Amino acid sequence: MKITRVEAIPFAIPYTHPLRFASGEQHVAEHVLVRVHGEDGVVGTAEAPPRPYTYGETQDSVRAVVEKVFAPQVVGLDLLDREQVHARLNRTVANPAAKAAVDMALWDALGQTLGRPVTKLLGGYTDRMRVSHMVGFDEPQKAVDVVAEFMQRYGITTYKVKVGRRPYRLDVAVVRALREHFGDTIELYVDGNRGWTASEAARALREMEDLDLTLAEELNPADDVLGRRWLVERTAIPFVADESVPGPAEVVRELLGGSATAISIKTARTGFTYSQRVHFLCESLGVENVMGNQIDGQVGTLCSVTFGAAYRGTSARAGELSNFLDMADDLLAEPLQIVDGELHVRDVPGTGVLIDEEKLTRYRTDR
Ligand code: MUC
Ligand code: MG
Repeated sequence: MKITRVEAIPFAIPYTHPLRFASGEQHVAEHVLVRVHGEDGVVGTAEAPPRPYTYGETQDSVRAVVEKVFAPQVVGLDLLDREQVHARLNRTVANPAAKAAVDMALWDALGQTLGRPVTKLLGGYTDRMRVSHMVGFDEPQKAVDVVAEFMQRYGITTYKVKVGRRPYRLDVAVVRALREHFGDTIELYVDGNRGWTASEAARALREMEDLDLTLAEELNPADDVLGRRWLVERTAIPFVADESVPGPAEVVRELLGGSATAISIKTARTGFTYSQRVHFLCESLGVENVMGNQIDGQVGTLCSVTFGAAYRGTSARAGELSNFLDMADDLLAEPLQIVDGELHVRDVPGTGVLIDEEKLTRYRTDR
């Protein structure tokens, strides 16, 4: 059960078209595959998607901190020494995606060692989640075309629309076009990635009042403390904190400060261990969660559904589990399938991440 080695393998897979949003854009998935090796040949695997514009991590920084700092700290510990593992990882501040990937690879190794699915070890509530697809910046008609295609091919009926452009009416027009075209056959919500001011966001929300939005996420920066509280106070729908809550302490701060009324959980950011803490905290406070997407590949998405399906509170809403569909290829030996708008967990020991080694050889960038 001892950890014998930790690897960090950089890889790059292009997107078929770039995903654009207020804080950045994604053309190539330059992620890091983290592998935790245990005694008896067990290998746990997870994916770190660095997002420099949000958390300051890069592919190189994730690789360096995992190999040079975290690996020496955890090699030799038992897979069950989880509090000790986190005490050591937390000697380094920040680096959320790097820490999350180490954490999830450890859970995968633990599940394989115990012969049980990680989703059951976590909570075992259900075996699937409804899927929400994230629609990037686009013209109204193009957004309508994307949604029509994803409804038809995958049966997805929940969509998160990226907003936060200037003038804000560009985005209002997209959301209105979607509602007018699809009527009440789809659920719609918006994510501003801090792109608007509080007053722009308030005006945009007022103009979208008749569009039945179910959530509004990070419309303006949480660092504009009073502006954010002012906006949240005036917003009738749950206001989701995402990048402003990288961990449990920020969740408490933002909720108690009145800067959010719902919380996005991203396993790419808080792994399984800290996602669990965030979820339990929210459950105790009576605050809703949505499973978010750090524009994960298939490995990360499988981890996300593994966690989301484990609890009633995280599987109640559709989870953002589909943007890997915008990638030209991926690493899983058995690709994920979204059918009738749902994604299933894998009923195998661990998380079920099994890598196609030929593809990893093709896409890794360290050789
Ligand atoms: C989101 O919900 O904000 C964009 C960047 C990132 O880290 O996550 C995405 C989606
Ligand atoms: Mg977000």
